[in-house]
Amino acid sequence: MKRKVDIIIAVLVSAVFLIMVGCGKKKSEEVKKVSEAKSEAVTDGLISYWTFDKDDIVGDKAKDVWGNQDATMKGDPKIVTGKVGDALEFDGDDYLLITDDITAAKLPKREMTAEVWVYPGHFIEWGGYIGAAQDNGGFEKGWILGTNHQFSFAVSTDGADDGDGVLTYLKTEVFDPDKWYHVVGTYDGKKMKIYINGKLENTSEVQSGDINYPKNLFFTIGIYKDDDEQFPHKGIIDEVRLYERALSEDEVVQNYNAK
Ligand SMILES: [Ca+2]
Ligand SMILES: [Ca+2]
Ligand SMILES: [Ca+2]
Repeated sequence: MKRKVDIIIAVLVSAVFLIMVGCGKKKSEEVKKVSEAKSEAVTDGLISYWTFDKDDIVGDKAKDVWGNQDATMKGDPKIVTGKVGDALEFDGDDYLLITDDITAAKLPKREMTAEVWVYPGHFIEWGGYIGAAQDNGGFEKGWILGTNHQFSFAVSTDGADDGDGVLTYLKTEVFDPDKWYHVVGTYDGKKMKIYINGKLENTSEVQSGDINYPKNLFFTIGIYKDDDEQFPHKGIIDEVRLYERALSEDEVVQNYNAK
């Protein structure tokens, strides 16, 4: 009897061990798959990542391959050859709506990084690559990475609040619009930075503290959109990432070099 019990215990222990090994293997395979297929970009603090690769476009959804914020395509953005795999080309009336419900949106609270690859085509006055903002007269809240006749990254925070919010539009020099650019805006709770192709272009310390969000907003890609304005992007956007922390300069360079 003792021997029989020993055998049963041995079998059970082996089974548990095999199940554990099996689960561990599955998990590491999943992680490996994400890191291999989706580049060597930084994942610490990553909230969402939209690749715009054709396998990640399902129906009218551009899949968030990291988080759970799939974006709904409005209009008819085209899948074209991108900087990394495929990208989406916007013809001037297309954009992606992630959500217009701020309570459902997963947004950075204090620190942040917004990152895109873009083939601008041109630089409009109020352009948005990715954003969640309202700028209506003196009411200026949220953040937006886009254009302001050149590349621009705008953030509104509690530290600079004048009662109904203040957005600082941090701009770069004017670049040739007919090239690909890696555009990154970071904010660490006290300093805004904008990088083009891994190089720091401008900084501001006007803003400080938590990001100052409005109660209602449009969390979008490929458009500057708020309650009283709508300026869709015309050009190509690829590899959009949003983080809940400010990437360091080395990390921005790492993402710039990620394939
Ligand atoms: Ca892509
Ligand atoms: Ca507005
Ligand atoms: Ca204001």
